[in-house]
Amino acid sequence: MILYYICFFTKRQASTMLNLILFGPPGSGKGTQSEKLIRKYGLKHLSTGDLLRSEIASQTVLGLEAKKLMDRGQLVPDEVVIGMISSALESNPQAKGFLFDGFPRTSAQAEALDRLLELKNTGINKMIAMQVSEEELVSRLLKRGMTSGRSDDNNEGVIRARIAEYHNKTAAVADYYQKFGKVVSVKGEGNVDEIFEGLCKEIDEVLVA
Ligand code: B4P
Repeated sequence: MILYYICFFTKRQASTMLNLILFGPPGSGKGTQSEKLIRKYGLKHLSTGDLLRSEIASQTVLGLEAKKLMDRGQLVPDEVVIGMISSALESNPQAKGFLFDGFPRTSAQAEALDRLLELKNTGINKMIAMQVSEEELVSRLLKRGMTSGRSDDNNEGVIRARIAEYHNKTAAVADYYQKFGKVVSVKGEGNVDEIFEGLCKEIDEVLVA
């Protein structure tokens, strides 16, 4: 009987989690908006880009291998990023929800994420796709490259390769979630605070549903 109540309570707690994917091409403002969203909604921010850059900074074997691909504008292998997300989910059992930023970036990653969340009796509530034109993306990333020290931001050829990877491998991830009616689009150009308001409107709809 006690076990029944523990299972029931854990399941109920998990089903009240808020799990969101902030989606969009490189430079669409995912990192920028994530900082504001996690403060407002108290979510745990999981950015695979940040996790990979932290591995690079620590000069781990994983980081050194990932850097070679990132410097060419290519995606890191699925098993590497899925492993990182799996550990991050395990390390945050008390989180009231997760904001996934830059993940999933392939259909295989999306399927793996669904399986990992199912193990926690939860799932993705919504994917919010940020819409930004290609020329605006290139201009933002080149501008960031002047100060960020990120080697994938200071070369237009690499930036365009990242955008091509997005079209070839990542855009299809939206189709995956579209099948479940979970995708909404938000304008990602203009003032940061106005874009934030558009995102909050979509998230608040999940909370009242
Ligand atoms: P990420 O770290 O995810 O980097 P990103 O796509 O460039 O987006 P980011 O979030 O940093 O930029 P933002 O749009 O906020 O990935 C880097 C690399 O890691 C990938 O290329 C890949 O190699 C690897 N990787 C990561 N995840 C992976 C995965 N799941 N699978 C495989 N490989 C993976 O902002 C960009 C700039 O725009 C900023 O300077 C910002 O100030 C500016 N900006 C934001 N909003 C603006 C606005 N409204 N107006 C004007 N400028 C704005």
